[in-house]
Amino acid sequence: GYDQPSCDGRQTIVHLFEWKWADIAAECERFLGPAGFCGVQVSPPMEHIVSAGDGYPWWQRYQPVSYKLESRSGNEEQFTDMVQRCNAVGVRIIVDAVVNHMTGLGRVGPGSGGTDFNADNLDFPGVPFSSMDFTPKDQCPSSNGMINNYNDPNEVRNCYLVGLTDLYGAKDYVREKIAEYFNHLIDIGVMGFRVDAAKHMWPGDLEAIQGLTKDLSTAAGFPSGRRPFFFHEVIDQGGEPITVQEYFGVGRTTEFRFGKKIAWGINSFDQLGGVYDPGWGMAPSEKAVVFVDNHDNQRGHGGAGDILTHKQPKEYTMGVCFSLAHDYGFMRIMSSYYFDNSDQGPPGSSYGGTDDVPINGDGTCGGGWVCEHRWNAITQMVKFRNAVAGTQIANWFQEGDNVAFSRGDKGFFAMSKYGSFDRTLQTGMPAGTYCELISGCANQVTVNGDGTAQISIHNSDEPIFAICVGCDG
Ligand code: LM2
Ligand code: CA
Repeated sequence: GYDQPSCDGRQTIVHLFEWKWADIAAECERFLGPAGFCGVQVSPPMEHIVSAGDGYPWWQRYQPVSYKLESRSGNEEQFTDMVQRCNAVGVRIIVDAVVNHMTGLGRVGPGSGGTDFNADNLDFPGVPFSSMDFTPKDQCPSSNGMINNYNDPNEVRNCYLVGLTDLYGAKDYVREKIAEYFNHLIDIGVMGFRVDAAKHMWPGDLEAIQGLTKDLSTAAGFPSGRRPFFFHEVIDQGGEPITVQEYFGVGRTTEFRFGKKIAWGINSFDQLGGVYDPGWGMAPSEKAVVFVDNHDNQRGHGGAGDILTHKQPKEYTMGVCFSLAHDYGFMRIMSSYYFDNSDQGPPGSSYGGTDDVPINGDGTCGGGWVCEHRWNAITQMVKFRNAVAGTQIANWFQEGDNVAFSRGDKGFFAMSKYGSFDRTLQTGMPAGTYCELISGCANQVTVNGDGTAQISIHNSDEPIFAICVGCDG
């Protein structure tokens, strides 16, 4: 089905936001493969607007000009090389698919691949799309053609989102062109798609497009008959008529309420027990993609709210590690660059390009890249999540600013807000000596015959403890 990733049971993807294809290829080989990552969500690979007047912002890439693979991250040859090299080390590529719309009104060519276009004329010859391929005005109930009222699903799906020219997904030709783009990427060897602005598309249109897509490429190493993985960006915080539930037939959905609840829970540990709240309409585990923050809400776009980001390193580390230890959803880690204002593009934006990602001697990133996925505790918890896959939370313990739980009989996790904890707890694990992952095995832990163990945390930056069966570093 569309909700199953194909990466041999690995449990975590990372969004390498705005990275160039050549850097992602290198990162797959030198880091993500060995660390057990399932895949990488890459920035939109299609041709996009180039806006010097806006300082070459990151959101250029959410305004498609054509489906040529010519973007700020590189060209088709570089994209193909990345996919092949990542596939070779078991790391799969998930494409951020911007198919609800083309560019904003008022934009003109050339795009990042040199293709001409004129948005006000609804003329995108690089695809080609013309005025007949955009949602007819009589389908949009708002007076100015824009989305103003999120309480009307017709308006949310048929009007222009912040002035972006809205593709008419009901039309066969539009569906075929989008499917052609997806099939081109599948042929190259990608594993799946994150569908941008899916809330603004009709689930039936998505289903029709998916029906035109191929199975994953056997030449790229996928088993025959395997469908692409799809997850849909549906910002559902409750309180609007469009819900994540409408999209369960076409794959997984982003679960934005999880990140909010993680932020609340790190603030107040007694709320950590309820990070998955079905009563709040949250997607069930097998339909949810979960994340602590994303590229939108970390900078106040896309309905932000209470969200932890890399700007609070200790709280963020706790939030991501707790999420990785938890049994809810399919997990995505954010990997960012530093920014001062919410439009700022990646390092290199001063000249309209994108800089390389340099790796420091200690394994951190330089050059303005944050690389949360390389933070020690986060990297180690990715291994934990793989080791405990398929088990459920048990032996829940929470007292004040300390929390702990086991994952079946495969692993045990503990976290202490102020980095000081000593307690004997039931781990649910087989007797033995285990390597404590966050310390990189500097600490060894003995689980007694009755499953109890002495749990100690003395670390104020990474106040986390994790042991798992088969984890030795
Ligand atoms: C999304 N969800 O459905 C993302 O949450 C949202 O962040 C994306 O907008 C949106 N889809 C479209 O893919 C981003 C960014 C916007 C930006 C758009 C288009 O958050 O700020 O809008 O991409 O690049 C920009 C300007 C906006 C302007 C628009 C059209 O910020 O002021 O509207 O372009 O020219 C007049
Ligand atoms: Ca739409």
